[in-house]
Amino acid sequence: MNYFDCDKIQYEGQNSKNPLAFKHYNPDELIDGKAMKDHLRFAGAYWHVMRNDLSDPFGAGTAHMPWDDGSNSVENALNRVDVFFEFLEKTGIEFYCWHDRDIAPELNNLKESHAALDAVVAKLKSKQEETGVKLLWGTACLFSHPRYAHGGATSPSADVFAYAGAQVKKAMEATKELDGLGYTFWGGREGYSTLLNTNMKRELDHLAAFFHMAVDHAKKIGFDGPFYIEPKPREPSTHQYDSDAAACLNFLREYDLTDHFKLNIETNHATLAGHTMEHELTVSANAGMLGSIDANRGDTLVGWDTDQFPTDIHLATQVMLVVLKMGGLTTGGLNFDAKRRRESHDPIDLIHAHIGGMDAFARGLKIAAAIREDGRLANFVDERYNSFDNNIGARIEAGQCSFEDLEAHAFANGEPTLSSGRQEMLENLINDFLQ
Ligand code: XLS
Ligand code: NI
Ligand code: NI
Repeated sequence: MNYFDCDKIQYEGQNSKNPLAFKHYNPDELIDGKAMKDHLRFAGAYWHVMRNDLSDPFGAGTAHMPWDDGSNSVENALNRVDVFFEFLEKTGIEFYCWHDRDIAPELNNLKESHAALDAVVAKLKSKQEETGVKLLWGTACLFSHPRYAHGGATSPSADVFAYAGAQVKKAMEATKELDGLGYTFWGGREGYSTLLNTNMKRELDHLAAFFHMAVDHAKKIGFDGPFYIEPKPREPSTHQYDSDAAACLNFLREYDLTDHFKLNIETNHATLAGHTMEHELTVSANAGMLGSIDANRGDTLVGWDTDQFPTDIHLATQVMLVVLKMGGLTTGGLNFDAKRRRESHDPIDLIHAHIGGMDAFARGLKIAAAIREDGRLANFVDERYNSFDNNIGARIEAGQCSFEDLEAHAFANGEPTLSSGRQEMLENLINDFLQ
């Protein structure tokens, strides 16, 4: 099959002028003793690569998809699998992610939809075996169909809640069948638009009950990968229950779910929440809960989830600094939850787009490793806190101080002297590595 007009993309090095080559991503090159591909664990998003026709709220899709007959048939879905694997083979991407409804059609009733999913999963399984590609995570789409207008697990209708549970049960089983490494919950409709009609407490209790059922079902079917929650503050709901990493962690702790869940952090969702990506990653990593990453970027001029390809080297460096610091991704990876602009309508644009994201992250990885090796940044931060290394500071950290002790110290010590935070110097230091 040859829908993408290129051979397998090769690493040609920085001086190459070939747009269909990697300039930095050299899969087997060792960085800190580990192959680049094992640090980065890139994944292709089935929904963007195969199903995103590049429509927007103002106009129809523009993408050329010569393989797609436009029907909602199982046959069309099976054909797409071959095209997707051609794409993975050519880009050298070794993981992928899906929603149940991306890979297989929703048909007249749940039983038929389940059967359609089974048919496509069987084909995906044989393609995985043939190529060695792995499923990074699966998920159920609980947001597109009109039945989920009020939410899935937070719908005021118990019938919808049950339907959502049946769909997730099946999607988990499909993930298990494909040896998926994780399973994601993004709560697209799990939120509300007005409190006038919403019992927030009841909805959150229901969401927790839903997740506990997922945990129980995972045990039943022997699925041992983590569940991920993917925070996003708004769009489509006005108020999303999973609005940012801190809100998700609080929810998981409140409902005793932290043993089974981690977070999947997406760049554009972080910025929509009014945070930087590195903030969201650090909040998650500090809690030991950073599981996986949806790699994309937003547009500083546009206030919604533009899901652009992550070509910003500074941003990729910040991401990889956090990932390296926490010792690397284990079950997770860097999933390109990113779409082309609607003007980029050719199949080959999918290849260009992923080359750009992969090269940017390869550079981010190399730069982050160099910054860590250099040590000045980490040393600066360590020294900034060195008053906590001994004396009163060490006793505070050891939980040995009372307010009386602090008062005695403050009386004896007088007015504290402060050191500069040197933000500009540190920004310059990072820039020195970004050549
Ligand atoms: C949407 C989300 C979605 C999840 C999977 O904004 O990013 O694509 O990653 O449901
Ligand atoms: Ni995402
Ligand atoms: Ni998104």
